[in-house]
Amino acid sequence: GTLSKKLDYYSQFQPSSLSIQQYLDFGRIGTAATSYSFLKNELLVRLANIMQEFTLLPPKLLQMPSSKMVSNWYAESFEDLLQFESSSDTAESVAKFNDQLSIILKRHAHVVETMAEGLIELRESDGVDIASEKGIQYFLDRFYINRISIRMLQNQHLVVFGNVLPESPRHVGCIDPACNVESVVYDAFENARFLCDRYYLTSPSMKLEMHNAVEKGKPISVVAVPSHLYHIMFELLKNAMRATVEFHGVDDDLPEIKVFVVKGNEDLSIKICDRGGGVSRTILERLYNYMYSTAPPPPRDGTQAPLAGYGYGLPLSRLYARYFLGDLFLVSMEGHGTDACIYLKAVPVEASEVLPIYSTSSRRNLTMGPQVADWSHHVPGQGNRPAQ
Ligand code: W6P
Repeated sequence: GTLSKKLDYYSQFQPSSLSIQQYLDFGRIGTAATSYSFLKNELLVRLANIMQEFTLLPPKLLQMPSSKMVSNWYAESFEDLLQFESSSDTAESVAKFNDQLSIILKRHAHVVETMAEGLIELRESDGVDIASEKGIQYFLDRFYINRISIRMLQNQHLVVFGNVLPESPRHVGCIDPACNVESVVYDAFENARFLCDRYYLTSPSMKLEMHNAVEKGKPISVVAVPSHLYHIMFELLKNAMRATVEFHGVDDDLPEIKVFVVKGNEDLSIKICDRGGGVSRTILERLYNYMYSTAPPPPRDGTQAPLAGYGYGLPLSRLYARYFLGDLFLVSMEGHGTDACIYLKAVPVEASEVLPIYSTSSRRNLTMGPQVADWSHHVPGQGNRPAQ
């Protein structure tokens, strides 16, 4: 139908990656009309690119009711935006467009939980082979970073040119040009500690060291999306607290969580060190895995939810870091503790969006069957098999 023709058309274009600096400039000197003209096209391109990949998911997953719901939301939003394809940038179109964006933001509010239910349904129905699992991991990383980017574009437009209020007068949309890293870290720590105290009746303290290597002795501020940094810090601190309390027991003295923040010329680096006993490399790898992390659903019977259920917190935090060319790593020593390292670009022109592009290579990554091993090593329980 027309929808699939339009999808084919818009998925041929590569999404335009914007830097934090471009978001800032546009928020300061742009107009509602130019923002509207850019967005109505760019949103269709970003939606079409990810909707094409969606169709390459394992058929078993696509048949699950929750996956169908999510896919329908994307189709509805794509159609909603097609209305504006050839309309000019009058104040009336812009106003109608803004209302439409609010509707779309709301429609997609629970995409992450709904996709997670799809994975649970899939696992309960028959289990997943390794190849499908790899395809799902590859897809979800791209799907969620695409979602982060689309929500960023929409929010930015609505705060700057619509009637959504900014967090402070300093903010340009959801970007803080002088984000105080220390206060975001304390904020995340206080909220994580509140949950930890409520669940375990105890919590480790934090020792925070700040080092500004660029402007010596000055407080550290960066151009950043504070809500993204908060999300990452809250998640990592919850995990560090849980590991600390569970490893040492609620009656013992707890070793403090050490946090280092360093601003260099290129990177803002943050390291969170816990002495929570660490994890083996086998388990460490699983922490980023959507399929493994889709634990039995949290209790809905009024019993207390655990502090950190290793839900999607970690893989999503890594995507928030990577979105503007940062990254997140975990280094663990089993028997001792874990270091979580976050890197963010300190220079706003360098911090540009990382966006998935629909292409032959993404198609191959999603549809590739199981590969023959090209490294030999012993797999317990499988014995030695003749070469294929
Ligand atoms: C752990 C496991 C983990 C994940 C993320 C951050 C900190 C920690 N500590 O033991």
